[in-house]
Amino acid sequence: MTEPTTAQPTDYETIRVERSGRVAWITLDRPDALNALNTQLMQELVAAATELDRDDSVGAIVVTGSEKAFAAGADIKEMSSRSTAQMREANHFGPWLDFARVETPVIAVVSGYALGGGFELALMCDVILAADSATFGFPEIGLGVIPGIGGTQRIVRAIGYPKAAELVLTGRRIDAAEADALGIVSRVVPAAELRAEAERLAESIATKSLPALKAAKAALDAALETGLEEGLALEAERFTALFDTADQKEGMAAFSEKRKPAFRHR
Ligand code: DAK
Repeated sequence: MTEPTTAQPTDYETIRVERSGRVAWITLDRPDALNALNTQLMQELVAAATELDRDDSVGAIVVTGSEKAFAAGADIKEMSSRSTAQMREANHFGPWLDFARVETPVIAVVSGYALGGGFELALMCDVILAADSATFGFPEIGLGVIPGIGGTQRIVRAIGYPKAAELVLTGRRIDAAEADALGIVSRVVPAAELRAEAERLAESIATKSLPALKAAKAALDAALETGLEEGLALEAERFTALFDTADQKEGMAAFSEKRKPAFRHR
């Protein structure tokens, strides 16, 4: 297992950002609150992800938590006494839209609790790698609220209405095996192997051509957000545009020459 090599110079207090080759790791770091997503953590996470997204030396961003918790939801203590007007004023939705707009592939590496906003954060990522210890759920209904950062929309798209409705309306927690069977996660691995498997997965994405990765992500996103014809048009345009990249020439030359491509990410 490779240890992260380069620490990012940042003032972050609720997350840690590290680099290992072309992979950037963002680790949620509020252990006393099981990584509950308070305003500061949300702002730091979104700032870090958008900054990494502008950096062409980053080919994949990993978001992870601790062994016990990916994130136990939005911070209940921070928002419990707020009024509707105060919640509107706080504008918790805008930054999460920015997170979802990140063009670089984002991988959620989930161990332990991914509840409420934590589950929603995982659903905003492109790939979810889960430990067999992971637990997912939307407890919001039991708190007198509903998921508020995309949970109802993304879970329906991920697993269909009936299964999604049961999870949202009951707040029932599910384990990693059920999340896998429902198609919520990309893959489940033994907890002891999570870090090594996450490194392998992130590396296998991050070393591909960055323009192609961003085009692939945009095309995948279009499948969720547009009709088929519009999605097909976007895919065709992004495919075609890649033929002016150095990496497309290199990738296809490498195939003909029976060698590995040396992508320059442009
Ligand atoms: N918020 C604040 N603190 C939390 C927390 C949370 N979500 N989850 C855990 N903690 C804190 C606990 O209060 C405790 O702190 P101390 O009492 O020690 O000071 C510490 O973390 C350890 O937690 P526990 O002692 O409870 O640990 P256990 O192992 O016994 O239980 C648990 C773990 C995950 C089952 C339990 O902590 C739990 O049920 N946590 C709450 C899970 C939950 O209901 N999550 C959903 C939150 S609602 C919005 C968008 C989205 C949302 C909101 C707004 N806008 C756009 C405005 C989303 C809403 C949610 O996510």
